[in-house]
Parts: sequence; C-alpha cells; structure tokens
Amino acid sequence: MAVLDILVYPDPRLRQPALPVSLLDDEIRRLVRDMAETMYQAPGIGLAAVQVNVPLRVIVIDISADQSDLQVFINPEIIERTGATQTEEGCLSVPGIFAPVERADSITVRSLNQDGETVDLYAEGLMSVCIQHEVDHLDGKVFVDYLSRLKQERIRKRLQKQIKHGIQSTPVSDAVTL
Ligand code: GNR
Ligand code: NI
Repeated sequence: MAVLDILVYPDPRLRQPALPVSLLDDEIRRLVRDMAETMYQAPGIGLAAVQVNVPLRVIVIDISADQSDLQVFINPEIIERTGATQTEEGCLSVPGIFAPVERADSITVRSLNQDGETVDLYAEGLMSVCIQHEVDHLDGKVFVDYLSRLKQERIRKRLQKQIKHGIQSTPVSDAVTL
C-alpha cells in the first residue's frame, strides 16, 4: 500500500480527461487500494484517479464517519439526474477552500464494481454530491470551475502563494469559505 501525492489546482494535469478502464487487473486493484489509503490519510470523503495523476476512470468514496464503507466506481456514468441542490464543497486538490456549488439533487450512477460487475446506484444528499464531484474530476473539471472568475482568481493566487512557500496542507483553522 502507498499514500500517493495529490495534484494541487491549478496543476494542468487535473485537466487531463481520464480513459475508461478496459481490464480490471492487479494493477487496477493496486491503484484502488492506494487511492483508498490516500483518501483516508488526507482525510477526504472521495478521490478520483486523476487527482493522483492516473488518467483512468476510477473513483473511491467513503462518506461514513468511521472509514468503514469504501465504495469503488470504475467507468462511472451518471445516467439520471433530478432536481437541484447547493452544497459547500471542498476538494483535496484545492486545499483549505470551501465554496457553495449547485448540482443535481439525486442521481443514478452506473459503474463497474471491484469484481467487474455492472451496478446501478441511486444516491442523494452528500453521496450524490460526492459522486458528481468525482465524475467531474474524470472529465478534467474542478469545482472551482463553477465559481465566478473573481473567486477563481482569488483561489489561484492563494494556492500559488501556498505552493511557493512550500506549504503542503492548510490547517483547518486557516480554511476559508469564498
Ligand atoms: O473530501 C472531500 N469533501 C467534499 C466535501 C463536499 C463536496 C465534495 C467533497 S469531495 C472531497 C474530496 C475530493 O476532493 N474529491 O475529489
Ligand atoms: Ni475533488
């Protein structure tokens, strides 16, 4: 197992569109394990392979309070969306920044599980938001893209300053809501 490095916005590699997984082999299984370890260590509630510089359509999510419910989505497709809802979102690739984003209220996602079986999942609430956030990563999108140009500029400057000063992670006390 290994904790992988997470790319930080505005790293251009966060824009690379991810390709579908064609074969669920040992390499993919190792990727899933390393992504789960990376997500838990961060800690975060989701992680897309693009964020660890692997341009494949693989997502891990665990929204449980005690890291007991790992869910794996391979080649996910959102096949239904209903309603609209606004949530304060954060992202491990945009450390220390939170901002409201509007997304579909509930979704149905079709994907392969770790055994290569096709599974449909209906999700609402935080799970729905998280799946949409992660699928965006696979399409080269970051939640910041939904914000105003002014907010995007502020975020860019703040993170570039952090990177320059070699700050790896932002203490929660320094987090800002834009
Ligand atoms: O850890 C995360 N928390 C979160 C909170 C609100 C909406 C989305 C997320 S996903 C994020 C982890 C991450 O960056 N996944 O790509
Ligand atoms: Ni994210």
